[in-house]
This record gives sequence, C-alpha cells and structure tokens, in this order.
Amino acid sequence: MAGENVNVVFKLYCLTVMTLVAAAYTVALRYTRTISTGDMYFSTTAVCVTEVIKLILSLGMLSKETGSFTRLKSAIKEHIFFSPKELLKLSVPSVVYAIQNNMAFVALSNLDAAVYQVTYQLKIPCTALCMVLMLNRSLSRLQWFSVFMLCGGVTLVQWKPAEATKVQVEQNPVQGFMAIAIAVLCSGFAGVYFEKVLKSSDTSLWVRNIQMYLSGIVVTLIGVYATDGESVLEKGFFFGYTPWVCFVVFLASVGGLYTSVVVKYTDNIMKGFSAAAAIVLSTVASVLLFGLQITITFAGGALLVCVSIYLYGLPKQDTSSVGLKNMEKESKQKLVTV
Ligand code: NCC
Repeated sequence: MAGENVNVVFKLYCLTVMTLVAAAYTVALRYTRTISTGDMYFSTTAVCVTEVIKLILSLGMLSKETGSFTRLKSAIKEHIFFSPKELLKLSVPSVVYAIQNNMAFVALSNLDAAVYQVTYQLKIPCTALCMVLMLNRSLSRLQWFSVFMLCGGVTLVQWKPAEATKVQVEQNPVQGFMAIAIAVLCSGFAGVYFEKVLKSSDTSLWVRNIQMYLSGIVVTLIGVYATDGESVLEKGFFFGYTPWVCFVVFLASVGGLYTSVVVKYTDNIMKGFSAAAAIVLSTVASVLLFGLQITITFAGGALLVCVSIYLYGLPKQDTSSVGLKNMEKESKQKLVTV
C-alpha cells in the first residue's frame, strides 16, 4: 500500500516536472530563435547534442539500475552489441522524433510561443487515433468526445494574446503551421510506437532509451550534415551557443527523459490528460502563491479540462454499432437456448 502511494506521488512528480519543463522549453527556444541577440546557432546541432546528453544520462540511470559495472557491461553487450534487430526497431521512433524535434525549431522560429502551444494540442486526438490503430485500444464515443473536449480545454487554458516583444528575424507563419502539422503527426506516431515496444517486453526503459538515442545521434548528425553541413564546417559545431542555447538543450534533454518515464508508468493518452491537469494546477498554484489573475478563457478552459478528465475516466459503456450488434447476437442466442 505504502509502495502504491509512493508510486502515485512519483507519477505526479514526473508529470508535473515534464509539463513545467515543456512550458519553459517552448518559451526559451522561442527566445533563442527570435529575440536573443548575437550570432544564430544551428538548430540541427542543438537537436543532436540533446540526443548525446540523453544517451549519457540514460547510461548513468542504467548503471544505477544494474548496480555494478560488470552487470552494466553485460547489459550493454547483450542489448546493444548483440541486438542489431532491436536497434533497428528503435531507429524508427528515433528518426520520427528527430524530424519532430527539428520541426519544433522551425515552428518556433516562425510562430509565437502561445500560438505554437495552442496549435500543438492537436497532438492529443492524433495520439488517441494512433493508440487505436497501433495498439488495438478501443475508445468509447464518450472517451473520443472527452479527448476533443480536452484538446479544446487546453487550447483555452493556454490562450494568451500574441507577444508584444519585437522579434529580430523574419517570420513565415505558413512554414510555422506546416512544421506544427508534421510535429503533431510525428509526436502521435513515435510516442505510441515507443510505448508499444517498451511494453511488449521486460527490457528496461533505460536500455530502450539507449537503443533509441544511439540511432538518434546518427540520424540527427545526418540532419546537421544535410542542412547546415557547409556552414558548420566553416563556423564550427557550437557556433552561436550562448548560455540560453545551453539552457534550451538542457531542458530538451531533461524533458525527453521525463517523457519516457511518464510513458512507462502511464500511457500516451494519460500523458496528454495529466499534462493538461498539471497546467491547470500549476496556474491555480500561481494564483494562490503569487496572486496571478485568472482570465475568463483560463477559467472556461480549466472547466473543460476537468470535465473531460472526469468523462474519460467513466466506466466504458459500449454503445458503438459493433457493441449493439454483439448485444443483439447474445440476446438471440439466449432465446435459442431457452
Ligand atoms: O511532443 P511530445 O512531448 O510527445 O514529444 C516527446 C519528446 O520526448 C522525447 N523522448 C520521447 C521518448 C523517449 N523515450 N525519449 C525522449 O527523449 C522526444 O525526443 C521528444 O522530444 C508533450 O507531450 O507535449 C511533450 O512535448 C515536448 C515538447 O514540448 C514538444 O515536443 C514541443 O517541441 C516536451 N519536451 C520537452 O519539454 C523537451 C515533452 O516533455 C512533452
């Protein structure tokens, strides 16, 4: 019982950190791409460095999990050097995440952070669709309704007037929205694919992460070469890296690892619901602690988020046409037996 409680607290902690980091990441990334002065860094290198840091941190976590250097060595041998098939399997989400992570930079170079956050919420129904198609999960009509209600609720909760600060670079909103559309599809697919691989065996989360980040490094390096190859050779890999850029890379690394832990202990749809709840709760906490003023859109959005969470959690009643046909069949069979 005590263990279960610790688990719930731990899950809540991971969800809250993940959500807060994601919010800080979006704002900091936008700042480094549009407002911060100085030489512009190569976003492709930032995505690549993030994969390297996540790999190092996951190796650290695996060594903690295995408990001794000898066991760590044999785990690496078994799961990395002698498992080319598994590495190949994990290279699928790593390619898709590499595209998604690069798209975040394109989108936030061209769109206001609030507009980005709001539009990005389309990932919630997209993820639900991927879970139905790829994991054979079924959602009742009410649950689908609550998924869209959540999407609307988070949109309202995060609704803010466009930023007043003058940006220093030219922006192309069409390009920004296209980047978000690609990121939404990638987020849904890669998240569910990773969850499927993770939960279909007993292999440790940290092993799965290491397998994914290894190919992630290769893929993102190809991205650096293909997009900024010549300029990187001329100016250097870390050209334009300021403390702010390092902060963005740090947040991306920590956020990625927390995301993986959240997916392990819950699932991708729960991740969406809980992240929404964390946004609402952290704003309410800011109201209580710092006297932040709540807007009408926030209040409406928060209400939608709460109702959608309640509706999603209601016991499933199969009202789909398949369900009704099954019920009809069952009652006919009963009649025949009688
Ligand atoms: O879009 P989202 O996540 O699903 O993206 C998942 C991010 O986590 C990394 N990841 C995933 C699985 C895994 N085993 N290891 C990982 O490192 C992926 O590389 C990808 O970056 C969300 O649900 O809204 C969330 O959003 C991101 C981020 O805000 C958006 O992608 C916008 O760019 C958050 N990432 C960060 O804050 C850094 C994530 O925590 C939550």
